[in-house]
Amino acid sequence: RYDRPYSKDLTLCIIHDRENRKMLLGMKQRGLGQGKWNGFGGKLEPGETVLQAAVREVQEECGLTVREEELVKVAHLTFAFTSSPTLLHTHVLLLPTYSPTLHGLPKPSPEMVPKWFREDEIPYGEMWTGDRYWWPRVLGGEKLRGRFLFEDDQVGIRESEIRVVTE
Ligand code: 6OG
Repeated sequence: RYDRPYSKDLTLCIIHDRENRKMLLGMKQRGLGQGKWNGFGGKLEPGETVLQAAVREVQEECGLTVREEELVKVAHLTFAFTSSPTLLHTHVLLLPTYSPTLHGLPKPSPEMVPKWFREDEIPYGEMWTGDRYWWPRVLGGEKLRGRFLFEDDQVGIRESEIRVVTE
């Protein structure tokens, strides 16, 4: 059910201000996930590593400057849609300790309008349907491998599977 002729590698970066118990989300302005809150990321460019792409996308989408060494790989999530030929391999990275002096202040871009949310007020109702299953676990420090089969309406989930990994 997850065999597809094409696949794409994507990044998704979670900016966490652990000390103040806040997370930065962006309201997607266009493309896949438009109208939803999400972390920051996008497709890898040719020749780029996951970490290079993550650093670039965070800068482009919300203006923060993060370093590769600060990012923690926390999940590898595979997203499929019932009748799409493309699997989305999404590499989820966490910046655990945001600081305005180190990383700068978030600013809106054509892709994303950023906003801080308290950890206990994550807007799951306005995010991808799968997020409520893995986001809290990633914030709780677990490393995950998961896959999700979405209906073509991008809301319903036909099946999902999440497991904890050590690497
Ligand atoms: P661009 O097409 O803008 O990259 N993405 C998803 N994020 C979540 N939380 N759930 C999903 O379930 C997702 N599918 C894709 C990966 C798309 C961005 O959206 C993320 C990228 O950061 C299906 O280049």
